[in-house]
Amino acid sequence: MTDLWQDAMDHAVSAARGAGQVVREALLEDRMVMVKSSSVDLVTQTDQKVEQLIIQSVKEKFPTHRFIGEESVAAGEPCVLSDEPTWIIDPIDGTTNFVHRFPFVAVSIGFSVNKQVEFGVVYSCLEDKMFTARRGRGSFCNGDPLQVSDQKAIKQSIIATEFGSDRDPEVVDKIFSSLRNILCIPVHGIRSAGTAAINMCLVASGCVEAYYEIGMHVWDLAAASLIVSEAGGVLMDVEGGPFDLMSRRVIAANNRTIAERISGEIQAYAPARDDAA
Ligand code: LIP
Repeated sequence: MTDLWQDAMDHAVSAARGAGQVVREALLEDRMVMVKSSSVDLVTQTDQKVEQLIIQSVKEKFPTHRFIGEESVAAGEPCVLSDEPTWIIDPIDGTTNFVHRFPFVAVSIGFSVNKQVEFGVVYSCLEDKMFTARRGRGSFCNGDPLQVSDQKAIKQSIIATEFGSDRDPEVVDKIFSSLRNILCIPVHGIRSAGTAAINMCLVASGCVEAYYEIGMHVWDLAAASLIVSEAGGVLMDVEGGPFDLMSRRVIAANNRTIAERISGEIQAYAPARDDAA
């Protein structure tokens, strides 16, 4: 059978590697920080430059493909997941980390067709770890196969989550209530890498049993969602229903039992969807 998307995936890997080099070089210089939706939702010229570099290189090779890019959407482009081949790009996942030189920063490139992710590439550029997955063909880190943890007991698990950039006290109360419930199960620990994509790659690698968050976006999730499922993990909505890429809510876990237990402890809320008009 013709391998329709291998060429695109090879291009994504090389674009992510090139983008990572730009990010590493930018870390050596002063970074001009701007804000987006709030004073804690940060963006830099490097986010914008890297996204344009990736989109330009893809357009030259695949002129009919579509894009959802974090910084293009911030600049007013529509955020539409159609059936067409679509590149879903976060040029720097972990922008706050990047600004502070906290050493977890990823370039995330997902690719969907018929609203289904066909491949995902997450390049953790300071660790030089290239996470990749093709639908039906497994997940890899620097070419080595990934497998989620086989831990069945949540009490012997580490759970990753994030605090996001919403500082509405009601939302913050819900975040802390969920965190308290999960911590007091009790679990072995809670961790935050500061990037959704790397948190999910940690689930795929078996280093943490689960990651949950409400408020991140499709560009944070698309590539890593396939990396988790191809490593044997499960994806679920925070209220236990099916995972919806545009809903800004996710539980990514090593197995369904742990995912369902976490969903029972989360104080759910629904931020505006990524595809809200
Ligand atoms: C960030 C995520 C982080 C999440 C933030 C934000 P950015 O992405 O990866 O985990 O908590 O809300 O979405 O803005 O660095 O690309």
